[in-house]
Amino acid sequence: MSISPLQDARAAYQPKLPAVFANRDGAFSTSQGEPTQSVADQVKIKAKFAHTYGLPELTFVPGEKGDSDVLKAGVILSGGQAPGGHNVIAGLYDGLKDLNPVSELYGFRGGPSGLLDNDHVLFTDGMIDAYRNTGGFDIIGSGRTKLESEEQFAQVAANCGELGINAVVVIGGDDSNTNACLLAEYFCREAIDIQVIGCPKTIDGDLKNDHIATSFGFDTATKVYSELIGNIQRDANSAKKYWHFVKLMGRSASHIGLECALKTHPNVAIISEEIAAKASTLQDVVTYLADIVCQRAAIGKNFGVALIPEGLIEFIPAIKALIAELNDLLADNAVYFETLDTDDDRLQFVNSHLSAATSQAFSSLPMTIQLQLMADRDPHGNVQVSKIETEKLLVEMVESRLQEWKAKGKYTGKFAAQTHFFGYEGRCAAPSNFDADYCYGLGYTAAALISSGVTGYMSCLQGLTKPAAEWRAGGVPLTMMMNVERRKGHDHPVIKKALVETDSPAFKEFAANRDKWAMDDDYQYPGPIQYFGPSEVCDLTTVTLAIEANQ
Ligand code: FBP
Repeated sequence: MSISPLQDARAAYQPKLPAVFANRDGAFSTSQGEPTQSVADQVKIKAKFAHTYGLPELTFVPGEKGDSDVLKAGVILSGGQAPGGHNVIAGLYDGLKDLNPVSELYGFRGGPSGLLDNDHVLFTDGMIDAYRNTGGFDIIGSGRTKLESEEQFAQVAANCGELGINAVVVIGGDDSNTNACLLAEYFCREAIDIQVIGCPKTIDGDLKNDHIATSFGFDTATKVYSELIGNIQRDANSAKKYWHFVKLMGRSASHIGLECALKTHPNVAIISEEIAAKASTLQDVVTYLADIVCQRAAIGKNFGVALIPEGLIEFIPAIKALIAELNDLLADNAVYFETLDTDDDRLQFVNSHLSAATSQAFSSLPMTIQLQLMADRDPHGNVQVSKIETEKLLVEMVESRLQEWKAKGKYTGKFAAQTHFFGYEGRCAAPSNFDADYCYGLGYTAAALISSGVTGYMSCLQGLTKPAAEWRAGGVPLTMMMNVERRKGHDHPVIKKALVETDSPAFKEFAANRDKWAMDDDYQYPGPIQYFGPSEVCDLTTVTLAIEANQ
């Protein structure tokens, strides 16, 4: 592997730990809170998780240094890449070794499937050192295999048993941590002595709640996207001839779009959750965009930048209903659907099975989008929204709206558009100082949870806008974050996805400024992530976290 000069210098960065772990001497104990409840659907969730429901929250506090047993843990990276995953593993490894130098950490390759296939590697100092403070998940790879059946759990138990592993750490998003909880529950029920600990990962920022302030990777990814958006804004403002429609990753929630808007002040940023709250139609969204294009043209500005969240179309009520019906239809007829050879056959099958209302929404979409909506689901049964070209759909629709207005004399400008999709550009970036520290701390805390003997918890750090030394480390019961949602046509207990709330302080800040940003070119150019230099530049958290901390 060749090493860039930055990577070489960055390898020496020592992530900061919360004070309770700073001496690395195992001198801590846990303080227990009250028994907890799930965020909703308590009866159903308690029934499903009889052994792991209601556990107390845990906080690490200074304590007596004790002799730790030899700990043997396994770790997987699950789902989409997010900056900082390697530091979670490094923090976990260091934490286990600090507690007992003979402890061992196994990495299972390729995500959850590695646990099933027993495809593992025993980490050494050299391997971990080579990946400290780097982006990506390539140390062991990731995958989206769903770990959910009893047969799979039994296989995991057998494989861990063979290696003598007594704890599994799942680094993943809401779905992967839901499955981590199912695994923890299974081990408890079957009296299998293996703990399960989760770590909150996803660039989407939608694994957050009253206890988990943010998922790791969100900070770095939004910094990368905001750098690119800032550069595009500067180009738009220099050439003054293009409208740039930028789709931003984030499967469902618009946290990434909101954070990037707060960092860069674009002319337009659509927030899916607001579209849903207002029950807007696709035509409403097009009118809103075309209106701003038209108003700017009237003052001689035939250029601008619009941010479009990846999940937008799922939040437009008519299309949401369509997708829900399509999900059920495709899940119920998966085998037959597989046998259909041509796009025409698939379209005909779908058209003949949709209800009248959803069929109308389906046929109002261009055929390219119809085909993208029918494409393979991910293993969790979700539409793969990153494959739907919403930015192109909107450009096409805005253009034809402007032509109508031109014919009526309402619009006299020129509309030339460029489209972009920023997603993969940010998922494997070298973690910012924040993510480097946060991830290392999450891993270290996971090791502390293992040594405390608990299971069914998510590693948690709080007080994140303060210096890392002041962060509080602890564990949040996974069942506490659950509610019941519909997946693949059935109700399932899952960790609740956090969407942007339109009464949140971050959204209100955006809403208070967006009209000004639409017309004035108040662009902000954040520039690239800085790893070396003044703390006020290098140690910035997200704007969202900063606003939430001040509320
Ligand atoms: P996770 O939820 O697994 O963290 O993945 C997030 C994400 O980056 C989404 O923003 C995006 O929709 C999706 O992964 C794309 O995944 P893939 O590259 O596997 O299609």
